[in-house]
Amino acid sequence: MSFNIESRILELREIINYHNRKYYVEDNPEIEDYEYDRLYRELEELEQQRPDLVTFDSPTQRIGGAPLDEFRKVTHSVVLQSLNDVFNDDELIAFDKRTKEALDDNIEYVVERKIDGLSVALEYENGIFVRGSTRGDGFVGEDVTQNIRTIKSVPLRLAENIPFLEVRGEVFMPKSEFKRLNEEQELLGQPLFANPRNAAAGSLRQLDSKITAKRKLDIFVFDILRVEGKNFRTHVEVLEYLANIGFKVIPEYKMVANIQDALKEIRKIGEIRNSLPYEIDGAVIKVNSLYQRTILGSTAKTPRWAAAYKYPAEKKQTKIIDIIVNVGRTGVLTPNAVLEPVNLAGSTVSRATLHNLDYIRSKDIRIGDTVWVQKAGDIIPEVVSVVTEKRNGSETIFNMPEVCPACGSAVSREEGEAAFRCEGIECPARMLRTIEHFASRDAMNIEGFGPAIIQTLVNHGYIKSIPDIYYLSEKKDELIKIERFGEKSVENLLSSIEKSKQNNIDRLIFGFGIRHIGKRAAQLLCERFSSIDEIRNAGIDEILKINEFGVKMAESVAEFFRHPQTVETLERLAAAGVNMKNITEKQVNDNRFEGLTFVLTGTLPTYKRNEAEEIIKSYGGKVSGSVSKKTDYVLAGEEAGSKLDKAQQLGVKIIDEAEFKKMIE
Ligand code: 0OX
Repeated sequence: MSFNIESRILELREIINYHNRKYYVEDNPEIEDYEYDRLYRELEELEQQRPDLVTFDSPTQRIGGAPLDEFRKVTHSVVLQSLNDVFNDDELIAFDKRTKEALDDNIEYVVERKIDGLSVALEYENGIFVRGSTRGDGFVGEDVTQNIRTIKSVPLRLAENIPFLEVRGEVFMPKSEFKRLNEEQELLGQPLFANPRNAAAGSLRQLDSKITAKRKLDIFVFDILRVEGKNFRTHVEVLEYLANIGFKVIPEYKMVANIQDALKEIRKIGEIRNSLPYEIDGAVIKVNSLYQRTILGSTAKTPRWAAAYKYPAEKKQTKIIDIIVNVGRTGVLTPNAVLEPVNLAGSTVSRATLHNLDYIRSKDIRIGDTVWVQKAGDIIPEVVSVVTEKRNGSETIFNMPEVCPACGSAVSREEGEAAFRCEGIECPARMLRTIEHFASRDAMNIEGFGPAIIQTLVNHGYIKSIPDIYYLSEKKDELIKIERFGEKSVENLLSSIEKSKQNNIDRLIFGFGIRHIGKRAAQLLCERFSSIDEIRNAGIDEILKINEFGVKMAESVAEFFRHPQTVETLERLAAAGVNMKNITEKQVNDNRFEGLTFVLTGTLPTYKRNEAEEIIKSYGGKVSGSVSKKTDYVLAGEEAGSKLDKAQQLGVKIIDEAEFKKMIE
């Protein structure tokens, strides 16, 4: 029987790998999704029965492993070079001339699309994917193996058992996925990504690979960095081989016999670039012969046998009908131009960002101006310059509003800062962020009150301000009726809210999200003053007596507590029974960790990281982010990363949670 399971597991893996390749690499599926799911589930079930047979390269093992503490550094054994840019035909012809002079021979070129993502190196041992790393500065990158494994078009096992192979490719986020992700970010009140490249980079650098897995990243491979047991004569041979063994190779590359044909090909790519499902930021031209490449060689960082042709950003003229101001979730006011619609880089543009008032003034942009707008890689178009010849005197100068367009609160601008901000704690534009921060673990720590729930409550109009949280219990019957809420979950939520009323005021202060006041500053305020009322009544001088406080911080606190919306907020919170006094019992001289520095790494069995940190600090100890000779203890949990290695090297004492618990008994 066990022999049968074993052979069925092997068979299923082969079948699934085959269909994976058909679906994700070749974009040419042969079976229906449900059929694929059935095979996958069968493999999962068999592997559950025989965990001893689960291998690293099984298709079921793409996602997994605990979140990392940090990424290990990877020193690349072959430098991941960058490309010299050329910006027009003349510069490309000059590149060709230099190349011909050095070679004195016929040259074939290959023209590729230049994918706008981030370069990675993938290593395979005996045909099995063992490591993936980012390019970094070309010499040293970061080990993102766990995250690369989640990319379905990355083969975990190659179709050939080649002893060693390292390839280079570009990880990218398709435009459709970028749109979906930003819609989701918006819904969750998270900052938006400016473009697919940033989104891809942010997703590949997640310490928790489960998050990466949810973002549908993709890859195109275009180079061999290192190989054992193979020889190639040309780049085209390399690309064909890579495709044959299962990689998703850069598509539609063209071999051409001279620079004029290369230019034609580059122009063709330029024409279709907006209709591609992913972003490209140019075309790459490479000498095809690998022998000729060795003769041409490289400069410090770039090969002489290749160049990147950058297309000019598409620019159009249009008119600014109006300038309106948006309030972002952090309270920053951003001026936006309302434009006469124009077609730009494949879409109709009727808004463009003007960034901030300094930008508007430096370019002397006025309402009614005819301007150049461009999309330079970024999805959000911007106004680049004014066509002053087209002015007729009717243009008007724009000024920032003195009050927030969303809530009417005063707007402030700090010295040396470009941004104007709304200071209203109840500003609806800021509400989602405000509430999320207020409820977060380091602030009021309201369990189960996550972004999705907050969003729903805001959408249904139950939360318009922080204090509304503490009046939700009056609406219990209505809340239960909201889709996906249910009696039990509402009860749990209300009880976490109730519990949070007893928090000490440092959590409350931090939860208000006062500018320049982080967790530590909130604790210091709480140590100095005995109640929220005392802080409210304190003058700036009084606050400045706190050693670690600077003028900016003290002013920010004073201004916050003066604000009419704050006064109302505090009154309603107090009326709901939220604690407004400093209730920490002064430690009865238990400073058992005084003078000791701890470093935390990995996941502890019971304590969350911030809980362990709080305990250490409450006993007078320090917590540091990195291990050095000065570290006294490394408190290590599961999946501890390089900090553990470093501690071992330096002979720093390593303890687990059980030992830590004994120390605080
Ligand atoms: C891309 C891309 C990047 C090989 C040696 C220097 C650059 N973003 O699509 N790089 C390269 O080539 C390397 N090719 C590409 N297609």
